Amino acid sequence: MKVYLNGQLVDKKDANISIFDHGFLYGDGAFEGIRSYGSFVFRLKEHIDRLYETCHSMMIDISLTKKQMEKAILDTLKANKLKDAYIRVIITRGVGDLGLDPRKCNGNASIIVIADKITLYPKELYKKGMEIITVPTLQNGPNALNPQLKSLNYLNNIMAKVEASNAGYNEAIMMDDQGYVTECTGDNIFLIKNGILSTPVQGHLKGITRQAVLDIAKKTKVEIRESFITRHEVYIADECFLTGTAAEVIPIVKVDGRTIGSGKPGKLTLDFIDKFHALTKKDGVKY
Ligand code: PXG
Repeated sequence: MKVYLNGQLVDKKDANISIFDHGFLYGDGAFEGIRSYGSFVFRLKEHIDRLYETCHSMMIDISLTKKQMEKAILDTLKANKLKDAYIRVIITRGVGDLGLDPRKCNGNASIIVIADKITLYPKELYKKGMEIITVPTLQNGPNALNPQLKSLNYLNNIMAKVEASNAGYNEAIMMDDQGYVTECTGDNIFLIKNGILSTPVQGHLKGITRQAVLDIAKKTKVEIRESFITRHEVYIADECFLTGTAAEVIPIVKVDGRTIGSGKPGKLTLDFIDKFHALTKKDGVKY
């Protein structure tokens, strides 16, 4: 496997980062998870834009232009001869000392691109649907670590994931301090009730797969409501599904022991899954 590291494609075994890199010491950095399908990188521009926005907000300078970043990603895919891949782009603050102070870092943000495969949930769950739970760990509010930043600091989500897996589940729904559903640990959440598609209006990462589903809904004239969603509304939904680059679109059939709709993946959900897969075949950058 070849990995892009600071301007060079190197062997995986030589892709080493300093233990003084603040990405390692403090989770001080940003990342993107991107997928390619049949040599098309899905919504690459949107991923690169989000990465640069996160870094802008965190005051990390990326030494590459967006065009050069695109080339680094495509070169990594080509070097690994991968047609269907999961791409991880990582930017860290760079090497500093043992203190938090970002000013002590050398100003050279580390840039890493890894192209590999990923399977988030067992394959059969995409057909029969997944059971998930809500967990006590709250989503960070926008006045703490804003969930819109795709930073390397995922401990909040990992704590929620630990709670889910301790209870025997693959995924957790997180809520804000008011009790409104925000998202899952690595996915956005959607409900369908009486033919209307709803999804949390705030407190979540603005997922690129979430936007793709909203685009499909708009095109197919499914009514959309971005709103405040409580647990009760999740329990009484006709259908529920999660979206994410790694997860793609996965049906949810039970939440906190409550059966959602018929207990089987819903008709509209299955339709969104089909249309999402159709979109991935044409909505991307070719390499
Ligand atoms: N919310 C959160 C908190 C995420 O981390 C999404 C939503 C979906 O966004 P996109 O743009 O991908 O549709 C994500 C992204 C994992 C894993 O191993 C998950 C993500 C990223 C990296 C790893 O579960 N999800």
